[in-house]
Amino acid sequence: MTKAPITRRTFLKYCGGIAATLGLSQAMVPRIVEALTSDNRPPVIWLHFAECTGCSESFLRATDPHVADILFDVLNITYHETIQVACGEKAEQNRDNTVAKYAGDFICVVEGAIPTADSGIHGMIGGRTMLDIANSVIPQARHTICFGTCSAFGGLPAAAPNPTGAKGVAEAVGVNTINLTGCPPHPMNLVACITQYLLNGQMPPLRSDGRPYFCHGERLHDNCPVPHGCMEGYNCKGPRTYNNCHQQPYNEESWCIKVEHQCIGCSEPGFWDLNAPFYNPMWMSMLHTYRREAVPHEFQTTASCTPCHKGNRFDDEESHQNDPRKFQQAMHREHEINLQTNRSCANCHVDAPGGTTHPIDD
Ligand code: FSX
Ligand code: F3S
Repeated sequence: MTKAPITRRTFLKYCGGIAATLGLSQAMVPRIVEALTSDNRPPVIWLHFAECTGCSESFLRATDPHVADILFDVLNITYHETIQVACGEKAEQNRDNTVAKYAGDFICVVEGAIPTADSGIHGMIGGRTMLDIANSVIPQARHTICFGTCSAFGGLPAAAPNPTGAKGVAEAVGVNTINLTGCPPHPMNLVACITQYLLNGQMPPLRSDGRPYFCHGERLHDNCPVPHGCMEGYNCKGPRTYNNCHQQPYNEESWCIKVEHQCIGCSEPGFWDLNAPFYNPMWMSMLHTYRREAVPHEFQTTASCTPCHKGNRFDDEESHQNDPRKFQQAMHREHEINLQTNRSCANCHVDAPGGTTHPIDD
């Protein structure tokens, strides 16, 4: 892994970002610098179980500072199965030696869910089940941080019908975990969490589901900087999603809402089963038709309920009362089933562009 050395300026900026993530004053930056450069940083052992490795990928894309600086200089990561040089038996030995040497002191970071069905045989590493490895390593850690929705709540591997019996770490091993969720999670939240621990010897305050308040305390919907109007009526899960994606873009570049992609709620328990389908041609076409042309709500004034509600129970005047935008969102949500059948926007929006291609058929 080649890299330019981290500059003081970059490091200070990074520490400023950590302070902001934790909701601390910028006056704390010198203390954060001290904490992250002290010799007392606990070693971090990073385990992988059933997952796509997107959580590590999210980390490995960090460029400012470079990932190598975060891994080895800032976080003191001593064992990481994806990027370490050792492999095979040597790697297994390294892991066991590291655990023995730092028992009770190390922080264990876990990616991925743990298959538990049939004694765990659906997930094997080096001839051992992931369940066995987890049971031998995790209880020895001072703290265990689940990095990603899979290790926290089961995530994708635990989606129905879940033939491998995949579970989050807390449930599979029976320990308390600190859960940093997202699929993938944001690397800054991991660094911030460990920094908090270095600052005062305690992990940040947690919600009852093990997620720290500093990054999972507020709904995305309440802080959303969506550029062209809310996507709630287009299947955006922001109102049910507790995450801080808005604070810092992934890869220092972007994130879902910034590119006007609906939030799929990837940080929430059971998101795969509860929030799917994530993509629906009708939602996408509505989103692009109405929002890209920056006339997101123009057509609501021409929407009519009567084509479907033939008894004319809902007259149009009632439809557009008070807050037409809220009404539009509520209607789209309520009519989700219609949208899933790929009917046209023109069902209701009688003069929607290109809108008569799928006429009402009942
Ligand atoms: Fe899960 Fe992470 Fe999603 Fe993937 O390790 S949270 S599937 S981004 O990789 O575990
Ligand atoms: Fe943002 Fe609206 Fe979604 S506020 S998070 S676009 S529901």
